[in-house]
Amino acid sequence: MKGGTIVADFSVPYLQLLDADGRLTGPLPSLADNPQEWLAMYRMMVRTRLFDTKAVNLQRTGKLGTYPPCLGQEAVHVGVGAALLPQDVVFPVYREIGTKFWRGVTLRDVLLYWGGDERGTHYVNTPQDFPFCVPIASQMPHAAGAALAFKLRGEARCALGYIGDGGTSQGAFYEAINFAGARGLPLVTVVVNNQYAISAPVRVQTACETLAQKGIAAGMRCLQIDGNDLLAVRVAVGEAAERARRGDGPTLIEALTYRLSDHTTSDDASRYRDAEEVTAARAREPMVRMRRFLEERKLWSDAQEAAWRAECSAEIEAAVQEYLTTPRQPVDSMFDHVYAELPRSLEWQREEARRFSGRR
Ligand SMILES: Cc1ncc(C[n+]2csc(CCOP(=O)(O)OP(=O)(O)O)c2C)c(N)n1
Repeated sequence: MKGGTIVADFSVPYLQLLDADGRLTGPLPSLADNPQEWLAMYRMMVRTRLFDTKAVNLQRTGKLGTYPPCLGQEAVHVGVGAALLPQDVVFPVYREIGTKFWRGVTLRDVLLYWGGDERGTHYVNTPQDFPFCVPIASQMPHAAGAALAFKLRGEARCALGYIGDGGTSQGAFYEAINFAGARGLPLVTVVVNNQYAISAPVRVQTACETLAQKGIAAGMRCLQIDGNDLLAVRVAVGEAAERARRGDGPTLIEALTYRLSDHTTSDDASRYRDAEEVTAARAREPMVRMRRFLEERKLWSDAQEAAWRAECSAEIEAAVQEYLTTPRQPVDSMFDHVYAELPRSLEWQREEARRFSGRR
């Protein structure tokens, strides 16, 4: 543009601390310089992956409903968990079991939920956290609303809203981040860019070079990180949460990762992506690099890995038994808590449902 001047200039920083081979790319910020926490986070990634594999197998054998695996995305989920404090509130999408487990949600709760039993959302340890959210992006206005409440009450807490790459095309997402930016709310938004929204790759989803830059339009701090790097997640989310709690406003973090699994158990990803692409992505997955990092520091060994896997497998088997032997809810329960007074049309449906359930 001739004669014009630049009125504003923006950039999007990128953070990676641990490369795909498990080598540090530079000095480790104090927020992530904690060997006890490295071990706890790594163990949680292993536990999460073993549970995830089991959940897929349960669905395949008809013992669980449709399930959205998190294979390859464990670093984002566990890193977020470790970065938050108990008083913060998490608004997840549907894959983030690593965060839920870190915050004390039980394996049985998650199985109940995906088995179609809403009692799996009654979290004993973190009752303030929201349940999984399947309607895309609808959790984001809720997260912004909670952040507004914290600000109005003067509470040192943050709301953390998860969103997928596809979800960032939804109006609810833009409304939520705009509101959080305008009001300076304690909202941390984590965009999990796993490269696909079911079969739609990011390149057909947006013309933006990064998803992080969507935060610029909302007037908030934003950055992109290597979401397969547990330490980068821990640092980026930890800093964003601390800023939010002390009143320094919202942050949007785009975590680059890759969904190594199908979208859900009712999807077949081989129909829309190449095997070579998946193989290349597997080489950058999050657990191998963290294990190397720990082994090089003599903090982890094959024997410890085997013992921990055995322990997790036993715990998972016990949770599966608990889930499978949980008495079913009465059919009436699906009509409870929807209306204070049930409309006539639903009363009829309830009668019908009772008749059918009596026949089974
Ligand atoms: C409002 C709404 N529209 C459509 C769907 C169907 N749907 C389920 S998952 C999904 C893709 C979401 O992709 P993304 O946000 O990238 O998250 P990912 O599943 O990759 O983690 C869609 C369109 C839905 N659940 N809700």
